[in-house]
Amino acid sequence: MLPKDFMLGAASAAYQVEGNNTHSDLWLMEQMPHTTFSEPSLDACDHYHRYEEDIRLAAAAGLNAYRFSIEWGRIEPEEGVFDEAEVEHYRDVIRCCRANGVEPVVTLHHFSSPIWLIRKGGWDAETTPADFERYVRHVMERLGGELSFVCTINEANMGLQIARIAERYAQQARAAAAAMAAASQAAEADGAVDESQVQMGLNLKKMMENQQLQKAENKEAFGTEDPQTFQSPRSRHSDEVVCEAHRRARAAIRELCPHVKVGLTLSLHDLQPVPGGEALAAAEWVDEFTHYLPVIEGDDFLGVQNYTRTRVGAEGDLPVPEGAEVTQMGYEFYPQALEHVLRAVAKEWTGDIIVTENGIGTDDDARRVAFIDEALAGVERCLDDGIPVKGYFYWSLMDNFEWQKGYSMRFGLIAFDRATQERSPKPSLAHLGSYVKKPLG
Ligand code: GCO
Repeated sequence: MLPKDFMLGAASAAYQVEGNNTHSDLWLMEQMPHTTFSEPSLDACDHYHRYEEDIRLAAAAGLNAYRFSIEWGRIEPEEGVFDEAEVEHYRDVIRCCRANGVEPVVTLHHFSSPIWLIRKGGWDAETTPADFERYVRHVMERLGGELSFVCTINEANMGLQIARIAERYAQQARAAAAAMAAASQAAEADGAVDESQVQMGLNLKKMMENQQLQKAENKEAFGTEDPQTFQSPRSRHSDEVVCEAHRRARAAIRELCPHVKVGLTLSLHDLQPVPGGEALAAAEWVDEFTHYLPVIEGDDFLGVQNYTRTRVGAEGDLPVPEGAEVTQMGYEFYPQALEHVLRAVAKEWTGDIIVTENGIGTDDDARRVAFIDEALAGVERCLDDGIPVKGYFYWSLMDNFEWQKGYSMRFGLIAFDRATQERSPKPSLAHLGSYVKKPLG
Protein backbone atom coordinates (compact mmCIF):
# COMPACT_ATOMS: atom_id res chain seq x y z
CA MET A 1 0.00 0.00 0.00
CA LEU A 2 1.13 3.52 -0.71
CA PRO A 3 1.87 5.53 2.45
CA LYS A 4 -0.40 8.40 3.55
CA ASP A 5 1.91 11.24 2.54
CA PHE A 6 2.81 9.69 -0.83
CA MET A 7 2.63 12.18 -3.72
CA LEU A 8 0.63 10.63 -6.52
CA GLY A 9 0.21 12.78 -9.55
CA ALA A 10 0.99 13.50 -13.16
CA ALA A 11 3.65 15.54 -14.92
CA SER A 12 3.89 17.99 -17.79
CA ALA A 13 6.45 20.39 -19.24
CA ALA A 14 5.73 24.01 -20.11
CA TYR A 15 6.87 23.83 -23.71
CA GLN A 16 4.85 20.70 -24.40
CA VAL A 17 1.51 21.96 -23.09
CA GLU A 18 1.37 25.76 -22.77
CA GLY A 19 1.53 26.86 -26.40
CA ASN A 20 3.23 29.86 -28.02
CA ASN A 21 6.54 29.79 -26.20
CA THR A 22 7.89 32.21 -28.75
CA HIS A 23 11.00 33.18 -26.77
CA SER A 24 12.30 29.63 -26.61
CA ASP A 25 14.91 27.97 -28.80
CA LEU A 26 12.61 25.17 -29.93
CA TRP A 27 10.10 27.66 -31.28
CA LEU A 28 12.69 28.82 -33.82
CA MET A 29 13.79 25.28 -34.59
CA GLU A 30 10.26 24.07 -35.29
CA GLN A 31 9.63 26.85 -37.76
CA MET A 32 12.70 26.19 -39.93
CA PRO A 33 11.88 24.95 -43.43
CA HIS A 34 14.20 21.94 -43.01
CA THR A 35 13.39 21.28 -39.40
CA THR A 36 13.60 17.80 -37.90
CA PHE A 37 10.33 18.51 -36.05
CA SER A 38 7.39 16.75 -37.67
CA GLU A 39 5.11 19.71 -36.92
CA PRO A 40 5.26 22.99 -34.95
CA SER A 41 3.87 23.21 -31.40
CA LEU A 42 1.70 26.35 -32.01
CA ASP A 43 -1.03 26.58 -29.34
CA ALA A 44 -0.06 23.18 -27.89
CA CYS A 45 -2.81 22.28 -25.37
CA ASP A 46 -3.31 25.94 -24.49
CA HIS A 47 -2.54 24.92 -20.93
CA TYR A 48 -1.24 28.46 -20.43
CA HIS A 49 -4.86 29.62 -20.41
CA ARG A 50 -6.60 26.39 -19.38
CA TYR A 51 -4.38 25.25 -16.50
CA GLU A 52 -7.22 25.71 -14.04
CA GLU A 53 -9.49 23.28 -15.84
CA ASP A 54 -6.63 20.78 -16.17
CA ILE A 55 -5.63 20.98 -12.51
CA ARG A 56 -9.27 20.65 -11.45
CA LEU A 57 -9.70 17.52 -13.57
CA ALA A 58 -6.62 16.00 -11.97
CA ALA A 59 -7.76 16.92 -8.46
CA ALA A 60 -11.32 15.69 -9.06
CA ALA A 61 -9.91 12.31 -10.09
CA GLY A 62 -8.01 12.16 -6.80
CA LEU A 63 -4.45 13.12 -7.77
CA ASN A 64 -2.72 14.97 -4.97
CA ALA A 65 0.32 16.36 -6.81
CA TYR A 66 1.21 17.97 -10.14
CA ARG A 67 4.68 18.36 -11.62
CA PHE A 68 4.98 21.14 -14.17
CA SER A 69 7.73 23.41 -15.42
CA ILE A 70 8.39 27.11 -15.66
CA GLU A 71 9.46 28.40 -19.07
CA TRP A 72 12.70 30.35 -18.70
CA GLY A 73 12.07 32.18 -22.00
CA ARG A 74 8.82 33.60 -20.62
CA ILE A 75 10.40 34.79 -17.37
CA GLU A 76 13.53 36.23 -19.02
CA PRO A 77 12.70 36.87 -22.68
CA GLU A 78 15.85 38.96 -23.12
CA GLU A 79 19.04 38.59 -21.19
CA GLY A 80 18.65 40.31 -17.83
CA VAL A 81 15.11 41.54 -18.62
CA PHE A 82 12.46 39.89 -16.49
CA ASP A 83 8.74 39.76 -17.17
CA GLU A 84 6.91 40.07 -13.86
CA ALA A 85 3.53 39.33 -15.44
CA GLU A 86 4.85 35.88 -16.38
CA VAL A 87 6.12 35.33 -12.82
CA GLU A 88 2.59 36.15 -11.62
CA HIS A 89 1.16 33.69 -14.11
CA TYR A 90 3.12 30.88 -12.49
CA ARG A 91 2.11 32.12 -9.04
CA ASP A 92 -1.50 31.67 -10.18
CA VAL A 93 -0.76 28.12 -11.34
CA ILE A 94 0.86 27.28 -7.99
CA ARG A 95 -2.06 28.77 -6.06
CA CYS A 96 -4.54 26.92 -8.24
CA CYS A 97 -2.80 23.67 -7.29
CA ARG A 98 -2.92 24.52 -3.59
CA ALA A 99 -6.58 25.56 -3.77
CA ASN A 100 -7.37 22.13 -5.20
CA GLY A 101 -5.36 20.18 -2.63
CA VAL A 102 -2.62 19.44 -5.15
CA GLU A 103 1.09 19.72 -4.26
CA PRO A 104 2.92 21.71 -6.95
CA VAL A 105 6.32 20.27 -7.89
CA VAL A 106 8.10 22.77 -10.11
CA THR A 107 10.83 22.09 -12.66
CA LEU A 108 12.95 25.13 -13.50
CA HIS A 109 14.37 23.82 -16.78
CA HIS A 110 12.66 21.22 -18.93
CA PHE A 111 14.58 21.05 -22.24
CA SER A 112 13.68 24.44 -23.73
CA SER A 113 15.87 27.52 -23.23
CA PRO A 114 15.63 31.22 -24.11
CA ILE A 115 16.83 32.01 -27.62
CA TRP A 116 19.37 34.53 -26.30
CA LEU A 117 21.02 31.82 -24.18
CA ILE A 118 21.54 29.59 -27.21
CA ARG A 119 22.95 32.53 -29.18
CA LYS A 120 25.53 32.93 -26.39
CA GLY A 121 26.67 29.33 -26.80
CA GLY A 122 23.87 27.56 -24.93
CA TRP A 123 24.71 24.50 -22.87
CA ASP A 124 28.30 24.60 -23.95
CA ALA A 125 29.04 28.11 -22.71
CA GLU A 126 30.95 28.80 -19.48
CA THR A 127 28.56 31.68 -18.76
CA THR A 128 25.42 29.50 -18.70
CA PRO A 129 25.59 28.32 -15.06
CA ALA A 130 25.66 31.97 -13.90
CA ASP A 131 22.81 32.87 -16.27
CA PHE A 132 20.77 29.95 -14.97
CA GLU A 133 21.46 30.95 -11.38
CA ARG A 134 20.28 34.50 -12.03
CA TYR A 135 16.99 33.21 -13.46
CA VAL A 136 16.56 30.72 -10.59
CA ARG A 137 17.15 33.46 -8.01
CA HIS A 138 14.57 35.64 -9.67
CA VAL A 139 11.95 32.90 -9.60
CA MET A 140 12.73 31.67 -6.10
CA GLU A 141 12.79 35.13 -4.54
CA ARG A 142 9.24 35.63 -5.77
CA LEU A 143 7.68 32.16 -5.75
CA GLY A 144 9.88 30.09 -3.45
CA GLY A 145 7.74 30.87 -0.42
CA GLU A 146 4.84 29.02 -2.01
CA LEU A 147 6.79 25.91 -2.97
CA SER A 148 8.02 22.80 -1.18
CA PHE A 149 9.62 20.80 -4.03
CA VAL A 150 11.77 22.08 -6.88
CA CYS A 151 13.56 20.17 -9.66
CA THR A 152 16.37 22.28 -11.09
CA ILE A 153 17.05 20.53 -14.40
CA ASN A 154 15.04 17.84 -16.14
CA GLU A 155 17.04 14.84 -17.33
CA ALA A 156 20.42 16.41 -16.67
CA ASN A 157 21.98 13.31 -18.25
CA MET A 158 20.09 13.64 -21.54
CA GLY A 159 22.89 15.15 -23.62
CA LEU A 160 25.31 12.29 -22.99
CA GLN A 161 22.58 9.80 -23.82
CA ILE A 162 21.83 11.56 -27.07
CA ALA A 163 25.54 11.50 -27.87
CA ARG A 164 25.53 7.73 -27.34
CA ILE A 165 22.43 7.24 -29.50
CA ALA A 166 23.84 9.52 -32.23
CA GLU A 167 27.01 7.47 -32.27
CA ARG A 168 25.00 4.28 -32.68
CA TYR A 169 23.05 5.79 -35.60
CA ALA A 170 26.27 6.95 -37.19
CA GLN A 171 27.64 3.40 -36.93
CA GLN A 172 24.48 2.02 -38.50
CA ALA A 173 24.61 4.61 -41.29
CA ARG A 174 28.26 3.75 -41.99
CA ALA A 175 27.39 0.04 -42.10
CA ALA A 176 24.43 0.71 -44.43
CA ALA A 177 26.57 2.85 -46.74
CA ALA A 178 29.23 0.12 -46.90
CA ALA A 179 26.58 -2.54 -47.65
CA MET A 180 25.10 -0.32 -50.36
CA ALA A 181 28.47 0.25 -51.98
CA ALA A 182 29.18 -3.48 -51.96
CA ALA A 183 25.75 -4.27 -53.42
CA SER A 184 26.04 -1.70 -56.21
CA GLN A 185 29.51 -3.01 -57.11
CA ALA A 186 28.11 -6.54 -57.31
CA ALA A 187 25.15 -5.28 -59.38
CA GLU A 188 27.49 -3.45 -61.75
CA ALA A 189 29.53 -6.60 -62.17
CA ASP A 190 26.54 -8.65 -63.36
CA GLY A 191 24.88 -5.74 -65.18
CA ALA A 192 21.75 -5.62 -62.97
CA VAL A 193 20.36 -2.53 -61.19
CA ASP A 194 18.92 -3.01 -57.69
CA GLU A 195 16.16 -0.41 -57.49
CA SER A 196 15.83 -0.56 -53.71
CA GLN A 197 19.54 0.18 -53.30
CA VAL A 198 19.22 3.13 -55.67
CA GLN A 199 16.26 4.44 -53.66
CA MET A 200 18.13 4.06 -50.39
CA GLY A 201 21.05 5.97 -51.86
CA LEU A 202 18.76 8.77 -53.03
CA ASN A 203 17.11 9.01 -49.61
CA LEU A 204 20.48 9.23 -47.93
CA LYS A 205 21.53 11.98 -50.35
CA LYS A 206 18.33 13.92 -49.64
CA MET A 207 18.87 13.59 -45.90
CA MET A 208 22.38 14.96 -46.19
CA GLU A 209 21.20 17.86 -48.35
CA ASN A 210 18.53 18.69 -45.77
CA GLN A 211 21.12 18.63 -43.03
CA GLN A 212 23.21 21.15 -44.94
CA LEU A 213 20.21 23.43 -45.46
CA GLN A 214 19.28 23.13 -41.81
CA LYS A 215 22.77 24.18 -40.83
CA ALA A 216 22.35 27.35 -42.86
CA GLU A 217 18.99 27.97 -41.16
CA ASN A 218 20.55 27.40 -37.74
CA LYS A 219 23.27 29.88 -38.56
CA GLU A 220 20.70 32.51 -39.37
CA ALA A 221 18.56 31.85 -36.28
CA PHE A 222 21.26 31.23 -33.67
CA GLY A 223 24.45 32.54 -35.23
CA THR A 224 25.93 29.04 -35.33
CA GLU A 225 25.41 25.93 -37.46
CA ASP A 226 25.28 23.62 -34.44
CA PRO A 227 23.39 25.40 -31.67
CA GLN A 228 23.99 23.90 -28.24
CA THR A 229 20.41 23.36 -27.18
CA PHE A 230 19.59 21.14 -24.24
CA GLN A 231 18.64 18.36 -26.62
CA SER A 232 21.85 18.37 -28.66
CA PRO A 233 24.44 15.66 -28.06
CA ARG A 234 26.73 16.87 -25.29
CA SER A 235 30.41 16.44 -24.73
CA ARG A 236 31.91 15.89 -21.29
CA HIS A 237 32.64 19.61 -21.25
CA SER A 238 29.05 20.68 -21.84
CA ASP A 239 27.88 18.01 -19.41
CA GLU A 240 30.02 19.78 -16.81
CA VAL A 241 28.24 23.06 -17.66
CA VAL A 242 24.89 21.39 -16.92
CA CYS A 243 26.14 19.95 -13.63
CA GLU A 244 27.57 23.30 -12.57
CA ALA A 245 24.26 24.99 -13.40
CA HIS A 246 22.55 22.54 -11.05
CA ARG A 247 25.07 23.11 -8.24
CA ARG A 248 24.71 26.86 -8.47
CA ALA A 249 20.92 26.69 -8.61
CA ARG A 250 20.83 24.40 -5.59
CA ALA A 251 23.08 26.72 -3.57
CA ALA A 252 20.86 29.71 -4.47
CA ILE A 253 17.68 27.84 -3.52
CA ARG A 254 19.19 26.74 -0.20
CA GLU A 255 20.18 30.31 0.56
CA LEU A 256 16.86 31.91 -0.42
CA CYS A 257 14.40 29.15 0.52
CA PRO A 258 15.87 26.71 3.04
CA HIS A 259 12.44 25.06 3.43
CA VAL A 260 12.35 23.91 -0.21
CA LYS A 261 13.43 20.37 -1.10
CA VAL A 262 15.60 20.45 -4.18
CA GLY A 263 16.85 17.87 -6.66
CA LEU A 264 17.30 17.16 -10.35
CA THR A 265 15.92 14.41 -12.56
CA LEU A 266 17.72 11.72 -14.54
CA SER A 267 16.51 9.58 -17.42
CA LEU A 268 17.40 6.05 -16.37
CA HIS A 269 17.09 2.87 -18.39
CA ASP A 270 16.64 -0.59 -17.02
CA LEU A 271 19.84 -1.84 -18.66
CA GLN A 272 19.69 -5.59 -19.06
CA PRO A 273 22.84 -7.22 -20.42
CA VAL A 274 22.50 -10.30 -22.60
CA PRO A 275 25.49 -12.67 -22.34
CA GLY A 276 28.53 -10.77 -23.58
CA GLY A 277 26.95 -7.35 -22.92
CA GLU A 278 27.79 -7.10 -19.21
CA ALA A 279 30.76 -4.76 -19.54
CA LEU A 280 28.94 -2.38 -21.87
CA ALA A 281 25.77 -2.33 -19.75
CA ALA A 282 27.89 -1.52 -16.69
CA ALA A 283 29.65 1.27 -18.60
CA GLU A 284 26.31 2.71 -19.76
CA TRP A 285 25.03 2.72 -16.17
CA VAL A 286 28.10 4.66 -15.08
CA ASP A 287 27.40 7.24 -17.82
CA GLU A 288 23.70 7.46 -17.03
CA PHE A 289 23.82 7.38 -13.26
CA THR A 290 27.04 6.80 -11.30
CA HIS A 291 28.71 9.74 -13.06
CA TYR A 292 26.08 12.04 -11.47
CA LEU A 293 26.45 10.88 -7.87
CA PRO A 294 28.97 13.60 -6.97
CA VAL A 295 26.63 16.15 -8.58
CA ILE A 296 23.52 15.15 -6.64
CA GLU A 297 25.34 14.61 -3.36
CA GLY A 298 23.64 17.04 -1.01
CA ASP A 299 20.34 17.10 -2.94
CA ASP A 300 17.16 16.41 -0.99
CA PHE A 301 15.81 13.93 -3.52
CA LEU A 302 16.55 12.35 -6.87
CA GLY A 303 13.95 12.46 -9.64
CA VAL A 304 13.89 9.15 -11.51
CA GLN A 305 12.42 8.96 -15.02
CA ASN A 306 11.94 5.65 -16.77
CA TYR A 307 9.86 4.32 -19.65
CA THR A 308 11.21 0.90 -20.61
CA ARG A 309 14.09 -1.54 -20.46
CA THR A 310 17.08 -1.67 -22.79
CA ARG A 311 18.82 -4.94 -23.56
CA VAL A 312 22.53 -4.51 -24.10
CA GLY A 313 24.74 -6.75 -26.21
CA ALA A 314 28.50 -6.71 -26.71
CA GLU A 315 28.14 -4.27 -29.64
CA GLY A 316 25.58 -1.93 -28.11
CA ASP A 317 21.89 -1.58 -27.25
CA LEU A 318 19.73 -4.27 -28.87
CA PRO A 319 16.45 -3.77 -30.71
CA VAL A 320 13.16 -4.66 -29.02
CA PRO A 321 12.82 -8.45 -28.97
CA GLU A 322 10.80 -9.97 -31.80
CA GLY A 323 7.12 -10.35 -30.98
CA ALA A 324 7.22 -7.99 -27.97
CA GLU A 325 4.45 -5.42 -27.53
CA VAL A 326 5.70 -1.98 -28.52
CA THR A 327 4.31 1.44 -27.63
CA GLN A 328 3.79 4.38 -30.01
CA MET A 329 7.35 5.50 -29.26
CA GLY A 330 8.67 2.14 -30.41
CA TYR A 331 9.60 1.26 -26.83
CA GLU A 332 8.95 -2.20 -25.48
CA PHE A 333 5.90 -2.35 -23.18
CA TYR A 334 7.81 -3.17 -20.02
CA PRO A 335 6.45 -1.47 -16.89
CA GLN A 336 8.57 -3.72 -14.66
CA ALA A 337 11.54 -1.57 -15.68
CA LEU A 338 10.67 1.07 -13.10
CA GLU A 339 11.10 -1.29 -10.15
CA HIS A 340 14.39 -2.55 -11.57
CA VAL A 341 15.70 1.00 -11.92
CA LEU A 342 14.57 2.02 -8.43
CA ARG A 343 16.39 -0.96 -6.95
CA ALA A 344 19.54 -0.23 -8.98
CA VAL A 345 19.49 3.42 -7.89
CA ALA A 346 18.94 2.51 -4.24
CA LYS A 347 22.17 0.47 -4.23
CA GLU A 348 24.16 3.67 -4.76
CA TRP A 349 21.88 6.49 -3.57
CA THR A 350 20.32 6.31 -0.12
CA GLY A 351 18.42 9.62 -0.25
CA ASP A 352 14.78 10.12 -1.12
CA ILE A 353 13.56 9.22 -4.59
CA ILE A 354 10.63 10.70 -6.49
CA VAL A 355 9.49 9.02 -9.68
CA THR A 356 9.17 12.24 -11.67
CA GLU A 357 8.15 10.50 -14.93
CA ASN A 358 6.93 7.06 -15.96
CA GLY A 359 4.38 6.38 -18.63
CA ILE A 360 3.33 5.01 -21.98
CA GLY A 361 2.38 6.48 -25.35
CA THR A 362 -0.64 4.54 -26.60
CA ASP A 363 -4.16 4.93 -27.96
CA ASP A 364 -5.23 1.87 -25.98
CA ASP A 365 -6.09 3.29 -22.57
CA ALA A 366 -6.58 -0.19 -21.12
CA ARG A 367 -2.87 -0.80 -21.76
CA ARG A 368 -2.11 2.49 -19.96
CA VAL A 369 -4.08 1.24 -16.96
CA ALA A 370 -2.21 -2.07 -17.05
CA PHE A 371 1.10 -0.19 -17.30
CA ILE A 372 0.27 1.99 -14.30
CA ASP A 373 -0.85 -0.96 -12.18
CA GLU A 374 2.32 -2.90 -12.92
CA ALA A 375 4.57 0.10 -12.33
CA LEU A 376 2.90 1.01 -9.03
CA ALA A 377 3.02 -2.59 -7.84
CA GLY A 378 6.78 -2.35 -8.31
CA VAL A 379 6.90 0.91 -6.36
CA GLU A 380 4.97 -0.73 -3.51
CA ARG A 381 7.43 -3.64 -3.41
CA CYS A 382 10.31 -1.15 -3.23
CA LEU A 383 8.58 0.66 -0.35
CA ASP A 384 8.09 -2.67 1.44
CA ASP A 385 11.83 -3.16 1.19
CA GLY A 386 12.52 0.23 2.72
CA ILE A 387 13.47 2.15 -0.44
CA PRO A 388 12.39 5.76 0.25
CA VAL A 389 10.17 6.49 -2.75
CA LYS A 390 8.21 9.64 -1.91
CA GLY A 391 6.10 10.09 -4.99
CA TYR A 392 5.05 8.88 -8.43
CA PHE A 393 4.23 11.20 -11.33
CA TYR A 394 2.71 9.62 -14.39
CA TRP A 395 3.84 11.14 -17.70
CA SER A 396 1.70 12.87 -18.74
CA LEU A 397 -1.32 14.67 -17.37
CA MET A 398 -2.55 15.23 -20.90
CA ASP A 399 -1.70 14.31 -24.48
CA ASN A 400 0.82 16.88 -25.65
CA PHE A 401 3.59 18.00 -27.98
CA GLU A 402 6.15 15.21 -28.01
CA TRP A 403 9.07 17.30 -29.35
CA GLN A 404 10.29 16.11 -32.77
CA LYS A 405 7.42 13.64 -32.97
CA GLY A 406 4.73 16.31 -32.70
CA TYR A 407 1.24 15.47 -31.48
CA SER A 408 1.15 11.86 -32.63
CA MET A 409 2.32 10.32 -29.33
CA ARG A 410 -0.44 10.01 -26.78
CA PHE A 411 0.91 9.72 -23.25
CA GLY A 412 -1.95 11.56 -21.57
CA LEU A 413 -4.46 10.71 -18.86
CA ILE A 414 -6.56 13.41 -20.53
CA ALA A 415 -7.19 13.71 -24.27
CA PHE A 416 -7.77 17.06 -25.96
CA ASP A 417 -9.25 18.11 -29.25
CA ARG A 418 -6.72 20.19 -31.15
CA ALA A 419 -9.39 22.20 -32.94
CA THR A 420 -11.59 23.07 -29.95
CA GLN A 421 -9.16 22.44 -27.07
CA GLU A 422 -11.93 20.45 -25.42
CA ARG A 423 -10.63 18.11 -22.68
CA SER A 424 -11.75 14.48 -22.25
CA PRO A 425 -10.43 12.57 -19.29
CA LYS A 426 -9.54 8.97 -20.14
CA PRO A 427 -10.49 6.13 -17.75
CA SER A 428 -6.81 5.90 -16.74
CA LEU A 429 -7.09 9.30 -15.00
CA ALA A 430 -9.71 8.08 -12.54
CA HIS A 431 -7.83 4.81 -12.26
CA LEU A 432 -4.61 6.51 -11.18
CA GLY A 433 -6.60 8.73 -8.82
CA SER A 434 -8.22 5.69 -7.23
CA TYR A 435 -4.86 4.81 -5.67
CA VAL A 436 -5.14 7.99 -3.62
CA LYS A 437 -8.84 7.82 -2.92
CA LYS A 438 -8.43 4.36 -1.42
CA PRO A 439 -7.76 4.64 2.32
CA LEU A 440 -3.99 4.94 2.41
CA GLY A 441 -1.39 3.68 4.88
C1 GCO B 1 11.50 13.57 -20.84
C2 GCO B 1 10.51 14.22 -21.10
C3 GCO B 1 9.23 14.33 -21.69
C4 GCO B 1 8.85 13.38 -22.77
C5 GCO B 1 8.59 12.01 -22.24
C6 GCO B 1 8.04 11.05 -23.26
O1 GCO B 1 11.86 14.11 -19.76
O2 GCO B 1 12.00 12.82 -21.63
O3 GCO B 1 10.32 14.88 -19.85
O4 GCO B 1 9.35 15.62 -22.14
O5 GCO B 1 7.72 13.87 -23.36
O6 GCO B 1 9.76 11.46 -21.76
O7 GCO B 1 8.96 10.77 -24.24
